[in-house]
Amino acid sequence: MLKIAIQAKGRLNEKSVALLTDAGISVPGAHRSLMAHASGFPLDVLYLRDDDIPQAVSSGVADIGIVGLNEVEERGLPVDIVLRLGFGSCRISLAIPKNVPYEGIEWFNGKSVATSYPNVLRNYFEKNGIDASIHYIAGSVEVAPTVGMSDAIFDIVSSGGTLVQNGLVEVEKIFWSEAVLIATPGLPEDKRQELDKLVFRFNSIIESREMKYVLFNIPESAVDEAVKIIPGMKSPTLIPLSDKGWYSFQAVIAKDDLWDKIEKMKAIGAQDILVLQVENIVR
Ligand code: PRT
Ligand code: ZN
Repeated sequence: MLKIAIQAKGRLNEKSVALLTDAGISVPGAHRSLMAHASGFPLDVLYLRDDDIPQAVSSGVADIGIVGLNEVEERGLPVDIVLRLGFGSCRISLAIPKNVPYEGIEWFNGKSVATSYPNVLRNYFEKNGIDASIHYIAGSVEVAPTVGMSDAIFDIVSSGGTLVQNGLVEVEKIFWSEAVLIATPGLPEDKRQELDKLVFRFNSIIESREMKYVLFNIPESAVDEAVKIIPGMKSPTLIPLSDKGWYSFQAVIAKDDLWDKIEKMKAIGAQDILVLQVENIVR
């Protein structure tokens, strides 16, 4: 049976549990114990701190895990990155006090930088020929310059609000991250097959989260134009209305295109537009 490690609590816990739930696998969301049995799929769930997930998976304590790519990169342990999961997006960036002039990466020569990601930062500085000192801090990295612990920080940025609150400005974006599904390299065949089934379900959910289903009524004269604007998966579904000369037009479209396409449809005469959530796409 596969064993998956997920974050016990924190930013990735809820979304990891939601992904499993959407895949028809129910797991206790709150970690009352270290390990739990899932139902709906042969799976044991191990609740860990995110920092410990790469090692648990690399060593085979867990077969697979859901963790930020930033943690995988920082640990540098051998694991297979199986799938990008489309949540927990962030970047790790260098930031400095906002009133300090900055003209480029050379600014960091001779400076001290506080971070929870010393390995990622060391690699970056080495690649760019920068000689700076790196101070490891486990948490609250953003206060380090204010309290005089460092000249700059290298930390996770998402909206950028935390930097602004602490009078810092992001000067170099170094590493882009999101939650990923990782696996122990060289899983035995039976576990590999179980993993393939899980990946099939996850892929269907990840894809469907990017899509919407639209339905609207459109005059027959505008149908050809509408098909050009929204081609659907194979092609849109057209159902004649009892009102002659009108069709119900139905198709899947990418979430990012939704409003642009709706405006175009309205412009060619679409009416009564409905937008629905897509739960799964199985191709
Ligand atoms: O207890 P445990 O060790 O498991 O958790 P943790 O406290 O180490 O990690 P947690 O739960 O904070 O984050 C887990 C993972 O979420 C990270 O490893 C990232 O992959 C991902 N992630 C996504 C983030 C953020 N967005 C994020 N914004 N992790 C942290 N932050 C923090 C950041 O450190 C900074 O303090 O949020 C602040 C910045 O956010 P903005 O929006 O103000 O820019
Ligand atoms: Zn952590």
